[in-house]
Amino acid sequence: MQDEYQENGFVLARGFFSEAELTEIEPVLRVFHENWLNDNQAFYENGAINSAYITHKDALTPSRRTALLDFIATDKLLKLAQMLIPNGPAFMGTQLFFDPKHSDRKNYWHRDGQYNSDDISEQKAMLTGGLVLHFRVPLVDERGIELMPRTHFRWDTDLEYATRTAADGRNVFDDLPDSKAIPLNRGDLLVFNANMIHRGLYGGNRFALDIIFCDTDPELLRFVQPDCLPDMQELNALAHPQIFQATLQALRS
Ligand SMILES: O=C(O)CCC(=O)C(=O)O
Repeated sequence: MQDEYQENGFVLARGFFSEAELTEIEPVLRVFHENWLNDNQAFYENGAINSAYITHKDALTPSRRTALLDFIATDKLLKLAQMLIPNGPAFMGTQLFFDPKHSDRKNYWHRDGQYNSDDISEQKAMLTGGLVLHFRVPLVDERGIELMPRTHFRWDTDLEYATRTAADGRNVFDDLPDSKAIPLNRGDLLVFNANMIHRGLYGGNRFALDIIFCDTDPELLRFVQPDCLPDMQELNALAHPQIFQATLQALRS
């Protein structure tokens, strides 16, 4: 798995989660999403395809929050994260991905890091900087995500750069050669580097939880919302609290 990740920038584990594990968290995510839709109608109308801060203490009842924290802090996720993130892993956050309200809404190629800086030299530096990985947990069978393999360590071709920046007559949603579309099924886990070039594939009423883990690097973790982390009591109740402890320690440093 480690070699596969190093080579391509992503790794797919089919059937990683049991039905019992998913049954614990799906109702939690559905309730969160209903509330989010009520509170963000204009944003949803205008094309939103994701929400965030699912573990925020004001977003869930204590028992629902515990169910989600337990899911994140399982032994098997921790072991995989430890294998793939040697300088971590620390918990960075959560997101939920769903379809846009209007089905004609186009997707967009991007590297997550491009939203932190427009500067090309800074974007290039991110290829060798702190590691951030999405752990995608689809709750329904869906079209998945399309990735440009190996772009976690190589810079864009001219065509890729023009596409993700909508330059030279290209649109952000135009197809790119040599991409890899990865349809996902309930139970699968897809891990991919946040900084590789990727786009979501909408449709099928997708509903996927992304858990984001990263290097234990205070620079990467400075935007973590403390209210999204477990408090002492919640931390002590977790079977494997390390991933949250790493974040808390980095925030204190
Ligand atoms: O699934 C999507 O819509 C895109 C995913 C994405 O952009 C991300 O996880 O950073």
